[in-house]
Amino acid sequence: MKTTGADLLAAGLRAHGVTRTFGIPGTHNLPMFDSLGRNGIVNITTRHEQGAGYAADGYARVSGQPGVAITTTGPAVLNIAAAVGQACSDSVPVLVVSPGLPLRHPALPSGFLHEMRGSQRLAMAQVAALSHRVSSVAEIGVAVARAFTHFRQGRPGPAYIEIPADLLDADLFDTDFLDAGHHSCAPAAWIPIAAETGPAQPSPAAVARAAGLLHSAATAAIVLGGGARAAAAECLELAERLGAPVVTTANGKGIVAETHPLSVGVALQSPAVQRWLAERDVVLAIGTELAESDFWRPPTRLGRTLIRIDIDPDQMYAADVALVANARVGVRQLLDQLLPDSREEGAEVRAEVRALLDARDAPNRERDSRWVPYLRALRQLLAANAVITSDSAMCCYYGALPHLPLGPEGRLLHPTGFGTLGFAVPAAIGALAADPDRQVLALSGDGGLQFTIQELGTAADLGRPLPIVVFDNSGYGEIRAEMAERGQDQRPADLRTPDLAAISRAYGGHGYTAATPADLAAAVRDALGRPGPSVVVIPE
Ligand SMILES: Cc1ncc(C[n+]2csc(CCOP(=O)(O)OP(=O)(O)O)c2C)c(N)n1
Ligand SMILES: [Mg+2]
Repeated sequence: MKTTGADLLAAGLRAHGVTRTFGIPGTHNLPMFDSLGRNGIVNITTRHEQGAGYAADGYARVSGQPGVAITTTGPAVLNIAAAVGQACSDSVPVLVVSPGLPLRHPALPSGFLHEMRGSQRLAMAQVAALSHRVSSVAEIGVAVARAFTHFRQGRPGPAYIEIPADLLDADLFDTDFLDAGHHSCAPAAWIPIAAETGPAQPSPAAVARAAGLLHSAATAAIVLGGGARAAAAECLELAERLGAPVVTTANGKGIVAETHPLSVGVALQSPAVQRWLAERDVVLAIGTELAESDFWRPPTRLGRTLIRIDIDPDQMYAADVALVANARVGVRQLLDQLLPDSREEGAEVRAEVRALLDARDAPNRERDSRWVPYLRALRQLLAANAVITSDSAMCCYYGALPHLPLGPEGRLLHPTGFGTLGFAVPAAIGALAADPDRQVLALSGDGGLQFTIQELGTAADLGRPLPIVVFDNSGYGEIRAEMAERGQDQRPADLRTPDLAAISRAYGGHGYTAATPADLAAAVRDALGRPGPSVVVIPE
């Protein structure tokens, strides 16, 4: 019986637990669709490859398993590149697999269908953490296992595998192919499986030093990024034992419940909170880059002494004490070394946290009053474990990030860092695919929604309730504000906004307009009971 390259891809994905993919069929990837389908891997067909990429990202963030996207060659690969860049800056395990030009393709451009001037692999290497073009049928299984090894060790990030189109239908045992030098780099028909490696252990000396510093610090604070998510219980215990306030980045949102008396919430972007952090004796930063996109300005020094726990040694350049470990192992080892009665969280610290929250919010109270009542209405009606997907819109980064409190059971999936637009709806589709029992709601601006509005069709196919709340200011509002600040013509940021509710209905979904928070609550409650997408427009 013939075992093709496409069969090896499907077998390799199955062996690593993949049950679904997001993608679009095209002439060159049809053998993939055939083999994946025959191996029981279900594809969700999106309306654009960028949508497939964001859906794979949302799927990975919610399921904790890599999200897989399948595209065809050339333009399809470039279409998904923005989503791969986003997954890279948010450390999300996304695997993109596409065909490439055939092995026997001439080196000079020949006008082959979907041919790119340069290498697809190199194009994707600019945005992915790992990018590889296989050169034999047997190497396909190896490439898949390598990608999953990468996902399971170290800092997660997206991987890209290019499979020359002629290998997809080629037989693993085809002697012509083998004779031409395309022999295997692995035993025939072997599907290697990525090993489950034990977590990296931090240096005991660094753990002891960090514990000593935290123990003797008069003032300490904890900063949590997305890398701390798997250590939510440990981080809470550490904060309570130290009596230390907890500040998070966007990706760290809710790891310690934002209603906890020690939580300052998503606050690393606040200048007042940055100044306060700078003056702590010790700051412990866990699973965060401490990047410009976390500070919303060039990063400043945190604490007189900065301790970092991170799986990625490349993050340690500014640390006084570096624990290279996953957050769970690092925090657990710190807890083991701290005296059990280290500190009590007292009334004084609670008052300090309240003052910090006020200092974070006071300068923007007027601006944020636009979104806060609506977000309050959403908080009241959504389940604690709801998934909210977010976009590069003001209602998300000024609104939901600071003003929609979450606990560790909830999620807000925000496109940080790369700061793409059009993330919310396809990421919500991925979240729905990952967990059919969880409420999912997308939050977007009118501009961002129109980047991937065609995915309303994919949401309709899925047939699960998906409220999409859109703050419609007929334009790229943030950019309009920046243009105004610079004193320049703002018209390039104006948009003719179509009837978004009608577009949702045209795709087989539903549409609402909400002029008040009460209208929004009624519409979202309704939408959560109806299959398919429901666009709820809040006009400005
Ligand atoms: C792919 C991409 N293109 C352009 C931008 C620049 N940009 C940042 S915010 C923004 C406006 C988004 O408009 P909308 O979604 O309506 O949100 P609003 O700013 O109005 O709240 C733009 C164009 C971007 N972040 N990403
Ligand atoms: Mg807008």
